[in-house]
Amino acid sequence: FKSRLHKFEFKKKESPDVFLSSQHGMYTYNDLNRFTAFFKDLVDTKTEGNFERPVVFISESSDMLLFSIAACWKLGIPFTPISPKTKESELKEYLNRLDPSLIFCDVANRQRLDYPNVVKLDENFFLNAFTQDVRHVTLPDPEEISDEQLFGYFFTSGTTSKPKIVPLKRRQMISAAEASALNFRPDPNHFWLLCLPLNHIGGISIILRSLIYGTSVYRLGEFDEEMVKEFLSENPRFQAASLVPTMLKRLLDDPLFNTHHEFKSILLGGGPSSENLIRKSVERGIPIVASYGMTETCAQIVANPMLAPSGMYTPLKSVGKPFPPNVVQVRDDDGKALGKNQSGQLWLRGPQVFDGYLDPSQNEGRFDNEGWFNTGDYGHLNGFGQLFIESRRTDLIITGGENVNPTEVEEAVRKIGTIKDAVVIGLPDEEWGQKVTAVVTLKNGETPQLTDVRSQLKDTLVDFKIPRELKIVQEFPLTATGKVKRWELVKKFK
Ligand code: S0N
Ligand code: AMP
Ligand code: MG
Ligand code: MG
Repeated sequence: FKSRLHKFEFKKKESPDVFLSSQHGMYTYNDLNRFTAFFKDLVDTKTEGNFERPVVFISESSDMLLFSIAACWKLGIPFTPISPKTKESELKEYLNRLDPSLIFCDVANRQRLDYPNVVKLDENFFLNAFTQDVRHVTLPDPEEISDEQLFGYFFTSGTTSKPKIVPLKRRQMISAAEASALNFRPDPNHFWLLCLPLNHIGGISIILRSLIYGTSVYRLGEFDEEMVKEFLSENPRFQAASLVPTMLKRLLDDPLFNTHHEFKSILLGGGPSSENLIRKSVERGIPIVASYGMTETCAQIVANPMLAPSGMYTPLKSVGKPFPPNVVQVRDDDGKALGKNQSGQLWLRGPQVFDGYLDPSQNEGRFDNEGWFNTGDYGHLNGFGQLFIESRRTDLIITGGENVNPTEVEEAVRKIGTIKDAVVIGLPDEEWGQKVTAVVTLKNGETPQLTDVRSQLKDTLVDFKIPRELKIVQEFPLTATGKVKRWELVKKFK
């Protein structure tokens, strides 16, 4: 891909007003306006002008998908990205809960849908977008779209029975982008590398920041470490990249990898990073900014300063300070505020924090009377107001930046014939952060092999939820009230 990089440099000079670049093409902000007019016309026709209900995207990352998301922003149409990895039964449930006005689907996923209003995101769609006459379409003035309007609904897994739907408003996203800009100081000539999937807020945020700052995105469909290494080490137009720790680890596995001298920073988020990973980056002079955020906070809400990369001038394990005016408070289990260096539950408040889950029952215990949100994470603040994340209160597993609800995996594992009971835990892992592990008791008879278990789960569970390890025990350690002591299992096997 040397040659591709070369072409890319050349084109960038030709057209400074680039919105998106990828391996497939280069598009300007004018192209986006054109596409948006086409998109508006299409949604208008298909939904009879109903822009209230969300449109849903079920697609692998693509230029078309990215354009469609950007168009939704420009038109004020709420949207929901659903991971193309989603299994059939889940997909049905998601669509029932969302009641979308229209579904956009890539070709690979089209066969799976029996739904009246489906638009195929295929080559024709993109071709039409740039050839159809759209002179009759007028785009809304950005001022006309209220900041109170919904930006979109995003799925996030926790440890409750079903994934939670997080409604995010436009003003919350704008606030998050502005806060990030104060830290990052974007330059309109620069590219932010997008190699995160487009079904999580981390990937979506890169598009939105670009639209708000007028900067450019370079989209890499799938994470490909060889390409990422080359972009970040050789092309001075690349100034930032958002990565999850698993991706950074893959880059660091190459002893020759380093970033070019103008490169600003790798924004690291989506889950805990091991101290080892941060230390390695510091030793190698690779600027990283460790951050803390969640879907509920429109991505990063706490981060280290861009100008003082993690570990070089700030403590190795800190995720930095909250972006003002957002604030963090550490509280004990009774809700009493704790002082510096005391560990407790992390509560957040500020313009980036969402207003509550779509399903009101999921908000129970998560908000207090003053609008503080209980994150479910544990940590402490030091004397400088720098935050340290210690653990999660719930048993949520995060593997490669993807959240896994252990209960869901347990239910699937218990259905396997030879298995009597199962407890699913996350064991620490260099590559994935945590490794999904099934601890099982057996019925009398055969001892199952990991490969059999994995293959039996392929149809019911998304790939990253399938256990990577199998541990067999005689019985589970129980508390006095009969609950499994998960921590003891983690301690035993880690
Ligand atoms: C890490 C990724 C790229 C790994 O996927 P990849 O490369 O496809 O894996 P392979 O090596 O090809 O496959 C090996 C086997 O592993 C399975 N697999 C795939 N993914 C996982 C996984 N996560 N955990 C465990 N196993 C996995 C494959 O199926 C394959 O299986 P077999 O061998 O059976 O075929 C990929 O997982 C990835 O893209 N992860 C990122 C997900 C993400 O976007 N997370 C962020 C979510 N959080 C947020 O958005 C909020 C935080 C945030 O906004 C943020 C996040 C990061 C950076 C910045 C920000 C910000 O604040 O702006
Ligand atoms: P999600 O909404 O899917 O991004 O998940 C958010 C969760 O990821 C948070 O509640 C944390 O548990 C975890 N998380 C995000 N960033 C970090 C971090 N820097 N360190 C530890 N955990 C993190
Ligand atoms: Mg892959
Ligand atoms: Mg996550």
